[in-house]
Amino acid sequence: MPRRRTTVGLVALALVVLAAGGTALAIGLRPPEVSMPQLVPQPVSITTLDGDPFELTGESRILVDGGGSDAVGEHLAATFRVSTGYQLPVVEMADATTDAAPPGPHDITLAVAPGSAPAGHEQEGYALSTAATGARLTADTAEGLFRGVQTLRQLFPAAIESRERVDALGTRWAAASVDIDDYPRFAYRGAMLDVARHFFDVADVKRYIDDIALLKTNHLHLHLTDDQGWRIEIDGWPKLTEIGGSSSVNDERGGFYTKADYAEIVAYAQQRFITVVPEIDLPGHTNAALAAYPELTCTGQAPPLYTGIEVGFSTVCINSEETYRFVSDVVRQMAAMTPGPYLHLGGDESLSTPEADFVRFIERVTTDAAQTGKTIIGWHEMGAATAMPKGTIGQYWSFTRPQDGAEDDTITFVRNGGQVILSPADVAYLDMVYETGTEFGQAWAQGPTSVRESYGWKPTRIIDGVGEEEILGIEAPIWTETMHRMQDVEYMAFPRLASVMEIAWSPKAEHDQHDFEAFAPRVVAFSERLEAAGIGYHRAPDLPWTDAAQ
Ligand code: TNX
Repeated sequence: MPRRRTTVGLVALALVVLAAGGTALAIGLRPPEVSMPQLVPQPVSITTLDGDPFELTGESRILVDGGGSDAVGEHLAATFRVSTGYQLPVVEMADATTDAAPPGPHDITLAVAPGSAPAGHEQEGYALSTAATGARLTADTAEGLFRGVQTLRQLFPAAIESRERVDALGTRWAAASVDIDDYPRFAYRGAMLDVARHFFDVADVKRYIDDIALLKTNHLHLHLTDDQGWRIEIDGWPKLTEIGGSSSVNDERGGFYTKADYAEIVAYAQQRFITVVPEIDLPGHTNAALAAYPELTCTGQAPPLYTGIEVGFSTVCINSEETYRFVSDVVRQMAAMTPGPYLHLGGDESLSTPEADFVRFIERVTTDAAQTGKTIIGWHEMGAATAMPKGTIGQYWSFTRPQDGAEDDTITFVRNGGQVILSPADVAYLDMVYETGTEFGQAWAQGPTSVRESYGWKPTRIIDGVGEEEILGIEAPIWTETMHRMQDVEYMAFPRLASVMEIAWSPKAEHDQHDFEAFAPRVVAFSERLEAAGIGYHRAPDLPWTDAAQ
């Protein structure tokens, strides 16, 4: 049983002693060097042990035990096989033991076992221990295992994330010896991708799903419709995609998902324990739909397709039954093709819908949409309507200091028995420039958003009456007016998504305060992993970059 040391300083000393002792040994017997774990998001508890590290070798197996652990094991194996070149067979534990091959020192065991996570945290909690005697990850659910696998990956050298085989001489895949207990602070941790302003194809979306999964993100909100494009096939309304799907900002790249494409995205996300939240933005942000079906306008005139980046000029006709037939069709089909519990109906910036009409429209369509059994989400402006289905969720996107009645609108959801998703634009909008002059992005949300700013905010201190219990979670949106390729999206997302997901996952500190100085080196280490994986990121000037992360 290795002795436990909880102070980082003592462990660092132990490693130095270990390394110095190693020089006296014959070459080849030296234990592999390991660095101190640098984890994002920071787990609830981590104890570093002073024994030798766990080492993955050509003999290693991934032993799986119960409850969907096999799929998680296959996922982990597929990731590590690429860089290590090892076979990493995935073996059912029952088979391993009957074959008289119990877990060996180089094996990774993934077990679903009740009671692994503390009460109340069964869904995503996990326990992980690594030592020279083996690596063992346990959770109450396969989902918990999957979250724990993201932590396990971060214990190995960054090169393990390489998308090609690493042949460097003497590479040893060692993970520091640790005991970790972990579970999330908030149940909903989201990333939003705007596929309407620029279209991103299925392969791009899958790539982003893999990217965000690294940070334990568990929801992908797809902003499927806007003035510049309608991106989802709806039976009976073919022109939505034929015409409405053809445009984009600057007319650079239109496109849409067929129902089969959407199913493929949803399934891919599900395998990574990520729930897709589809958004159909109503009643504004609808120019693409109006260009396709002029009967949805009050004049009956089709507006031209729109390729600019203004907002707030379009609205469906509120006093026409045709509008409600349209919304009802769309909502029912979206509900039918979405296994997740949520349907997002937008409601933001409906500046050309008269206020009384807006309220009437929102009350009617949210009530109708709730008939599908889904929980409705709306941007906070929807809170101007009070008679929404009970439990409707509000997504707050004003600033960390609320502006323009956003606070009152948001409180409506809480009064109505719903919770709130926080996306304060000045800190959580990943489409804001990092600093003046960075290549992509806008600056309307109180100017640039540095990594430090994206980390320096307190979820419970934004809106009076919206505390820990009222917050369902946190989401970081990316609006893609200025982004054309997935590489551009990644550059904007990383490393700031790490800030937002750490606030969403890691335990609340005193006064809900987050310590940037402690976070910054961990983000640099995480960025080395992005670098190894070929994922785009920005070398933001407020982080302590080292040469290793070139
Ligand atoms: C505001 S925030 C929007 C989007 C834009 C974004 C650009 C919100 C709910 N709506 O329509 O794309 O700003 O940053």
